[in-house]
Amino acid sequence: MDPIIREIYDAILAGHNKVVEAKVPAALSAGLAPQQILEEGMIAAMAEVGRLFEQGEYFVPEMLIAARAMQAGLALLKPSLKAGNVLSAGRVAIGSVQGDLHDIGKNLVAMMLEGAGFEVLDLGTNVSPAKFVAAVKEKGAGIVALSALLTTTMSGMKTTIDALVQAGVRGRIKVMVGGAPITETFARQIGADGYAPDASRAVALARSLLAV
Ligand code: B1M
Repeated sequence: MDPIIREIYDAILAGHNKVVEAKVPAALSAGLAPQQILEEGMIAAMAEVGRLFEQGEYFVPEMLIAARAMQAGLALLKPSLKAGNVLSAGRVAIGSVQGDLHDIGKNLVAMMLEGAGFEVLDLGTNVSPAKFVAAVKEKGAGIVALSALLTTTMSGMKTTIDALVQAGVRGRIKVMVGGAPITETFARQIGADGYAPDASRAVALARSLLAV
């Protein structure tokens, strides 16, 4: 691993925001690709945080400070991840489903969609089905993008799709889903239009959903 990327990885694990804030610009100045910094330094660190949590070595506070350090790094990486498209490729309402407070992956997907020229309405975390419905009815979202990180909140995706059907708007929009516990099979079972395993494939999926 590149030494600066290693420092970013270690700083996220330790929750050292200031080090992350110093090292991300340093990595960019050294010519490292934003995607490499993101994947090898930042996403890999969060995966390790998850492993340590599972093993009982990290607890919620450690996860939280690591997440804050990751968010600090993402904010600095954001301009470099954006491709600078100016035309809107479509309007996407994105959120973490009801009961789910995880937002790092959702923010990353939102960032990449923005970078690809989509107009993104970020509804945040713990988003009720009614809020997604309102984003379609009142803000004209053409894609509803649902994120869930917990096996216990995955069902919120189906509840949201049901609410879109109930509201009579399901036929004119596309629904895409993603998040660590989500699979292609699950997406099909709940009647979503597509599933993406990561942020860059979420962009390709959003494009393909609007192309048909
Ligand atoms: Co939580 N947490 N957490 N957590 N947390 C997990 C998810 C867990 C797997 C950890 C573990 O046990 N190994 C576990 C879930 C187990 C399960 O459900 N089977 C877990 C748990 C149990 C919990 C709590 C219940 C802990 C507790 O309180 N006892 C609690 C629940 C809170 C709630 O939501 N109601 C909780 C809380 C938290 C924190 C608040 C402390 C913090 C979140 C902070 C934040 O997000 N602002 C946190 C964190 C940081 C994690 C881990 C360590 C990291 C998540 C992350 O940010 N990953 C996580 C372990 C892990 O994932 N290995 C864990 C990095 C991110 C870039 O990846 O979010 O997967 P990810 O996003 C990817 C893809 O999934 C995809 O693209 C992204 C980028 O490539 N993607 C999409 C995501 N959304 C998409 C949408 C799309 C398409 C692709 O289209 C719409």
